[in-house]
Amino acid sequence: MLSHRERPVLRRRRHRASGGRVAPIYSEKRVRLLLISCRSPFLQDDRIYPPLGLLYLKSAALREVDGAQVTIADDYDLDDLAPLADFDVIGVSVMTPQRAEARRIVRSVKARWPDKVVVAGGPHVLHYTEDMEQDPWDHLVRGDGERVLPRILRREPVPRISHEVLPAAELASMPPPDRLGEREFLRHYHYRLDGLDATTMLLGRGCPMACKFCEDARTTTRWTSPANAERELSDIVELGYRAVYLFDDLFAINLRRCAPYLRLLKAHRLRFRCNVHARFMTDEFAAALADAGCAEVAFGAESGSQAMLDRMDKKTTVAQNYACVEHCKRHGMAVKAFLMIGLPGETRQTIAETERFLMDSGVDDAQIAIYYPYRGTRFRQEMDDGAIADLVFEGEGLGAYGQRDLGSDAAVRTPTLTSDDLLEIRRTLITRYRLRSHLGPHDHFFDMHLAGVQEGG
Ligand code: B12
Ligand code: SF4
Repeated sequence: MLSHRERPVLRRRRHRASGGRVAPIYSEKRVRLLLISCRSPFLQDDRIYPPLGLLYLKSAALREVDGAQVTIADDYDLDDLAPLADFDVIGVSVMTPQRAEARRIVRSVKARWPDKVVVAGGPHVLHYTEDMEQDPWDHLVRGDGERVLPRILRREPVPRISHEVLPAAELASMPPPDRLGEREFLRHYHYRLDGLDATTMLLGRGCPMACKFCEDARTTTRWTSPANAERELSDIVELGYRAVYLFDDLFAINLRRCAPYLRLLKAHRLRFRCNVHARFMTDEFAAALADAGCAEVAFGAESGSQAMLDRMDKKTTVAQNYACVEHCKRHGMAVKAFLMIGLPGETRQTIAETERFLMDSGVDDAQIAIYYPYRGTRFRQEMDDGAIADLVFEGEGLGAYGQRDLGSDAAVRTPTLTSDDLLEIRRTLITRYRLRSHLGPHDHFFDMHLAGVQEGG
């Protein structure tokens, strides 16, 4: 919870226009913003990777709004709202499995302070806007929030629902996340990579690929500037981290584009991990990553079945997936594969092919998820249009497709595989191949775990 020391003093006055109701006043000079990273009570540990989006928003607010005071919180108690009293604007970042928690926050805050400005943003807002509209949010910010949030803080007219995708040039010059100003906050997060204290960063946003299950498909890559990357890396080193996970959807897409960033990573002597793509991986690319300090790569192999890869429009071949592992391992990097089961077209035969990939490819680890049809993806659109006959979506549920260890949630079934079959197959693969992502200690990968709860409230 926010400590009382952190609570700024809220100034209030009688607001004539509101008929004498008590309304918060804030001006550009003293707006107080609280940015909340929703807790995810169903995860075993939601304090591995810091909420980068909120760190970016804080920097943008500080740069764009004179006198703004910004606090980021990842802990709060809805039974004791007193620490929230002093903020003029409350911003909440929401992923789909956090939607019930976000609803609890906005309803609690609005019930107590109807005039407080409460704003939601994040991937859930982008793709589930109609659902979010039902709750008393003052603003639903879809897409990048760096420009809209300062406008809200300055009390400029902003529609209830906004949508912005910052042009690449503008994004490149946005201030980097305020890590140095959030030293204490960052200490809550305990990601380790290659045995070293690590944190996360982004060198770009978006992905030009077209995978039918992915929300970020066809968004083109917008890179940060090398100058910003240099500043971020210096901050990261100054904070004592010795490794970094590049969270870009797809960093290793083009060696020429990556080269300046690889030079910076090497100069800062940081070990790193990044996401790669089998279609673009070559021996030369793998050598360049390893030379720059890459300890580990992850890639969406997705399936061992060519028919499945084609169906999801992955634009890779099974042979490329095997070659990707080979290139990266030849240069000494550990390789982790993201695999999914339960997509349209899945059968026991296609899963057997995925198991063969696990057995034969030489991957060091894999994360196995059960497919979840998120809105904003082409598969989900086809499902909603009734164009997919071989997959049944059982309902929104928690909104997660599979987690770190044996716990999971299956929201789909195929004509030949029930949800329980998919859960059982996943469990079997994890235990048979002793997949560290799911069974290992917490310094590995997507360290999170679904305790088996369904959406509440
Ligand atoms: C890091 C990450 C995680 C981390 C989260 C760590 C953290 N604290 O941030 C972990 C590993 C825990 C995680 C888990 C999951 N993730 Co994830 N994750 C990502 C990833 C790779 C990067 C997120 C990020 O930092 N983005 C960069 C920042 C700058 O963008 P941003 O956070 O969206 O913030 C910007 C805007 O959205 C907006 N904004 C955000 N919040 C707010 C708030 C306000 C007030 C305003 C005004 C604006 C605003 O402004 C920000 C700056 O422009 C994204 C993919 C991606 N490239 O975004 C997937 C992604 C967000 N995850 C996704 C999914 C599916 C999941 C899981 C559900 C997977 C699962 N296993 O079930 C879980 C859910 C966990 C949960 N808590 O509920 C989906 C989103 C699905 C959805 N509809 O919510 C994404 C988009 C991946 C994808 N392509 O499908 N994830
Ligand atoms: S799954 Fe990966 S490669 Fe495919 S569109 Fe999404 S981010 Fe890009």
